[in-house]
Amino acid sequence: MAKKTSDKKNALPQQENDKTKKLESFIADASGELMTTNHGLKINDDQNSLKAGERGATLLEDFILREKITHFDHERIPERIVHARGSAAHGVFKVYEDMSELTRAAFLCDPGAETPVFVRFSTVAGSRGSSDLARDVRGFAVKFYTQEGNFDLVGNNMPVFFIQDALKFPDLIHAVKPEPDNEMPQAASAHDTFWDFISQMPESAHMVMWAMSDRALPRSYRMMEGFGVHTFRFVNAKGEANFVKFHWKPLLGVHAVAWDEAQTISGKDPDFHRRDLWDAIEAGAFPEWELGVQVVPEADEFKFEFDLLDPTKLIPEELVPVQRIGKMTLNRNPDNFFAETEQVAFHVGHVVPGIDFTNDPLLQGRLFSYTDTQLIRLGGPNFHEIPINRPVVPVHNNQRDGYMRQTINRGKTSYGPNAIANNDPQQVKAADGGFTSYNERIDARKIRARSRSFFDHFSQARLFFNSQSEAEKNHIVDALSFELGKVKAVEIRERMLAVLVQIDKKLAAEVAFALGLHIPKIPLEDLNNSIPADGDRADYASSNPEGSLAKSEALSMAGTIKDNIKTRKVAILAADGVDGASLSKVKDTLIAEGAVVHIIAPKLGQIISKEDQQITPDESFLTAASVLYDAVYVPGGGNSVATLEAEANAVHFLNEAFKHCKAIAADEEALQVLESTYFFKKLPAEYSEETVLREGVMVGKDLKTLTATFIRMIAQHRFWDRENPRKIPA
Ligand code: HDE
Repeated sequence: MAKKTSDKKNALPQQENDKTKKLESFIADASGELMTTNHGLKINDDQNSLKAGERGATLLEDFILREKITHFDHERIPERIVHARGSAAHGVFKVYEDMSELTRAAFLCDPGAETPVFVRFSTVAGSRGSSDLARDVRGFAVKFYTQEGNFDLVGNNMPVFFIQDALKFPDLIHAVKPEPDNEMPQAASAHDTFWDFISQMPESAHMVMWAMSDRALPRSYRMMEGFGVHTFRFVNAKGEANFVKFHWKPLLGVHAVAWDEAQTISGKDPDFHRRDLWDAIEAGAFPEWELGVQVVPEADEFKFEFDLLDPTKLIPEELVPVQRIGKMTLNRNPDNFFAETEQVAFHVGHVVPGIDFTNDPLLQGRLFSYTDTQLIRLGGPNFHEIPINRPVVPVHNNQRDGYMRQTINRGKTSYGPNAIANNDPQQVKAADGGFTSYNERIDARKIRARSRSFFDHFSQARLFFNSQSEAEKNHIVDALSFELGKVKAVEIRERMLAVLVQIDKKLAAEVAFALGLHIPKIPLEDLNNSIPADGDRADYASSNPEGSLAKSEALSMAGTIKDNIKTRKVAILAADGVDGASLSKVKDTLIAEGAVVHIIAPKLGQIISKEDQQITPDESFLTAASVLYDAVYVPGGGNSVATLEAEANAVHFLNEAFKHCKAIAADEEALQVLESTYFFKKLPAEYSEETVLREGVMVGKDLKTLTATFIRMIAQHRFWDRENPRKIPA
């Protein structure tokens, strides 16, 4: 892969691919250039407007002022109605093996091909400027610039959705967005309208479990799974189809932060996820995901306890394993947020030959929505000409004109058939790569209805809950207690308890306890209020079968990858007099393992080590906070230790890191600092080189052994057992 040295300060060489090379021709770089108007006129004075005398009125004639202000006045476009807050990166995708038995999609058939991608991660409910750390679903939208045109896999970090029919999407979003009278709360589902809606739509029960779980609080975009959600189709060159579910599996594992931590991060660094993605790519720690597929032969369509067309259901990995078929690497940050991240237009209908849709009624509605939304958001029908949206292959058709047309179409004809221009552009035979829709047989009446096969609203919600670890279950209880606790209308809280009791009695009882309520007895058939005017309640009643699978390991984050500390952020607390050797030895070892290490001191500037060396801290206690790190180390050095022990911010840093169940290590000499914390447990009279004081908290005499244990602890990510017996909720 060709590399170019980026002009960005301190940046590593930025990776290039076919798409980024094509973007080059649109890039403007002002370094060393002269200032002009938009029409190329060189500007002599960009400081003063043209006036009638030094103290006189500004003249209408001042076209330079007018151009600049007018452009400024028009700088904003509507934000996305959903997924407004997002961050993106460029990268590449490579398939491992030829998948042509399953699909004719060329980019999945050639292991030698490197397909450029642009990926945008997002939250759903918040505005463009909202915090990254909202409890929310995350968008995971991937644009593959293939040699057969763009394929967009517009997914989420959860494998199911709240609703089964696109007609309910505007209702769902109106319910979750800030309430219309006072526009509160921002980027939060913890309010009456959301739960009012949800409590009457039992089909949302499964997704609600995911949204209330730690999946809604990712540690990083780089540590999230992605899912295409709907069942799609793979079609091979012979026209044979299989159902397929798409997955993204992050190679760093799936990790979360604690809810208390998320709320603090929202204040300390609302750009936490954006910064994390940007910094990792700038540092050359390129995030990677494997693309996985679950393939179901058409003959097995009705083999499952759920309907493959129902987007509130997943296919448990125990029933159909996820086959990992390729790898995506994000290796380049965008040059310009607006031009790329904001203007990128995804569409679930952007497919290539070999990938097709199913009749999932949510997917069908999405096929309409995405182009429609770009027309208003990007201002007209030519948004496909915006550089980031252009395919890497040529575009020719008879579509013309419209606002902001960039292409200069030569010739007399913009219609077909035409004899004047040889009937160009020519249609393409299927065998030569022309797209043909899958030839699905449909024999039906036109009817507004929902299939009874969609009415099991609870068994997979329960499967998800039962598959969680103890800590994860507790977090779901806490999340529901928090969210419903913010709901003012008691009837809504009660109705929601009646939904929860269908999922799990203990779960409902614990939430009811937190809310100080009894669980009302609402019969199962009365829970669903999403029924048409003439609908018979019985026809729309939820069902709640047991489900034959008790647990699915893949649904819990507990068993995720925990064998490395790559890109984990570790804070080293230090002050004047720090033991420089202790500090650098641990720091260097952590960095060698791929961690990011910051030295945090009482103030910025220099600290002087006990060996009289100057050390430059990265942050001070004012600018840093424990919630922005994964682990903490306190080196020795008498004066440093004395300063930190007396420094309330340092002790708070450790206390908070403990509360959020993070790994903490201290040099034996720094024991005093640990002793000032609330979590310190007395050292045994005889202690060894590396003594674990409590889960994930250690003190050590020998730096080598200490560091080795510390690294294993950081790799664990969190010590959720510290919450037991739920005295210190993280
Ligand atoms: Fe979207 N969704 N959506 N959605 N969606 C949009 O398109 C919509 C759904 C998803 O980073 C919008 O360009 C409808 C499921 C992502 O730019 C809009 C329905 C899933 C993104 C829209 C759904 C998604 C969007 C807003 C129900 C996961 C951000 C701006 C029928 C599989 C893409 C835009 C980006 C964005 C409509 C449901 C994922 C309005 C009508 C299910 C990741 O078109």
